[in-house]
Amino acid sequence: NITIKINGMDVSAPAGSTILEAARLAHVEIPTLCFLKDMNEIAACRICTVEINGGKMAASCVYPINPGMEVKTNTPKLRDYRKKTLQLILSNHDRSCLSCVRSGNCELQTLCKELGVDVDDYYDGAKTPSTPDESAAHMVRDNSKCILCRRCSAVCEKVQGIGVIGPNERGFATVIGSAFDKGLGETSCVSCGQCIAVCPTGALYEKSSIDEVAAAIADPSKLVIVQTAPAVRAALGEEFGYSIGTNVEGQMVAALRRLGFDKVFDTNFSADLTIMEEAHEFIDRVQNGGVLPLITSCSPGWIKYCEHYFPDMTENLSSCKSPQQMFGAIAKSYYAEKMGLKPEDIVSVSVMPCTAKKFEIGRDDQDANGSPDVDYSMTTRELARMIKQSGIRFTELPDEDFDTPLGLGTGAAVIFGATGGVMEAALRTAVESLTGEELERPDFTDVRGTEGIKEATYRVGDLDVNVAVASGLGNARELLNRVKSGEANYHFIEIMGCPGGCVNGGGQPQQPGFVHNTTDIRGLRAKVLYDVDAAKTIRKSHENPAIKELYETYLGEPGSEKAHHLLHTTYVK
Ligand code: HC1
Repeated sequence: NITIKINGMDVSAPAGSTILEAARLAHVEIPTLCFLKDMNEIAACRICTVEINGGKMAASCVYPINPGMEVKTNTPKLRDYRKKTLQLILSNHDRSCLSCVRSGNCELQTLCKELGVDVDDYYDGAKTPSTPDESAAHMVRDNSKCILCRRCSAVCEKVQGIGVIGPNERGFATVIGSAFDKGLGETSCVSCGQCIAVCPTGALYEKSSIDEVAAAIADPSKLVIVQTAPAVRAALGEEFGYSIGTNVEGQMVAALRRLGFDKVFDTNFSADLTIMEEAHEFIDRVQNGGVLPLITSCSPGWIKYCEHYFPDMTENLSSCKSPQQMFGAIAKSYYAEKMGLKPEDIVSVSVMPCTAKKFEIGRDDQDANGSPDVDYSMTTRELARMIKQSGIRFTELPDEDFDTPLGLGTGAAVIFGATGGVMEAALRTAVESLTGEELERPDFTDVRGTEGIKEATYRVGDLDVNVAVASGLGNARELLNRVKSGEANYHFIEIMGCPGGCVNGGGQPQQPGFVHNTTDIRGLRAKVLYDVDAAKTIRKSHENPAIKELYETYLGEPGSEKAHHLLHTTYVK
């Protein structure tokens, strides 16, 4: 360890630490804006500047500590410097904060308030010209709100391995954009929304479906049903002041009912259905010499990535639609028939932790009943906004239960929202189906946890089944390259587009950089789902009574012609 002085106090920190890290050990918070640990350590914004050894200015996020160093983090000179830095950022910023989607949750706004920026047009002058880019299906990029922190391009390139956005031009003309300034919709962006999740301001945001959904709810001729993804219940509470890792399933259901949805259902139901179809497909491929490894297909960002970047592996993809889409297809067929309705009488809404789901609903072959399986896909954030707009006092709501039968899900389904969960759920069903024996314990803990790549081998009957799990597209690329080179040999792979899986999806509540840098956000949210699973009496998809009834009365067997028509899809190269 090295001992330094921070604000006159002795602080001991491991050699190699930055001043920012050492200060945190001493419970001193230095403000940051562009800094994201392990992802964006570029000292671009200079907000974290400190004084060292009696006056030299240094960016604490990258400056390493040295023995005997004396650091000051909060002098009048620094406060003035930081204030001026913020005023310079504001001079080239669209300050229409009242109408901004991030108002109240903007890191620039918060810093200006905390650091006492009282004159926001001090350096006003020319602004870098920009026009919002609305070309993508899922999001808008508005460079007039961009502060060039480069968090978005860092996550896109370094974590997702895609790099479709980055700085163009130089100096005052610098803008974040795509190659040749193409619209995002014309690039190989996969719609994962990780850039939105880390944006500190209102420069990046999802395209909203709130008005369309509200209009459908107000239309008495429509039955408006909603499904909520597994991971939404693990994060929605953060928008209402609950700590990260709080399960708000019951209050979420109550809020959706009060918003006026006619039926409140659960994507967990169709996650169980996905397992029935996918486990059947896996067993069929293993027994009949089909293409292996089988790779899961629920994450639309991953699917688009595979089509763009690994087109020679699309035959490895499961033909199963995602649970979101399976839900919609069943709602507009089986459920519509039960209710005596036509598919077009139903408006099918989903709430997802994901922005790529907005793209998925418009893909080809996602309209099994001649009408879109899902009409509108909203993010967790949009749901929170809708609840706030409607005057519902979320924290005071009682817990309520989902409607039946499409609201029934098992423990296997709820863990879909965490990396490794789909694999574990599939194994619970595939192993019992292959061996004909009941599992003593349905836990496959080797595939749990937030590491980017996980591997395990399970003895199933007389077969050693090699499985792998990857989350985040940079990790997916690494894993697939191992498969292609012959270095690894798997039977079954789960891939989720977002690091940590859907709990960390691009549509989840945004947490400030400080929280990203100091908290295991995805781990805390995943724990919610594993706790729900552990507390359930039914923890295997094939034991879901609503799913059994669906097969007995409507679909026949997994993989049946009807199941294929409604629940499976194809891919493009
Ligand atoms: Fe997901 Fe899925 S787990 S993809 O992350 O397979 O979005 O939560 O709904 O469809 O079930 C997302 C989550 C979600 C689907 C399921």
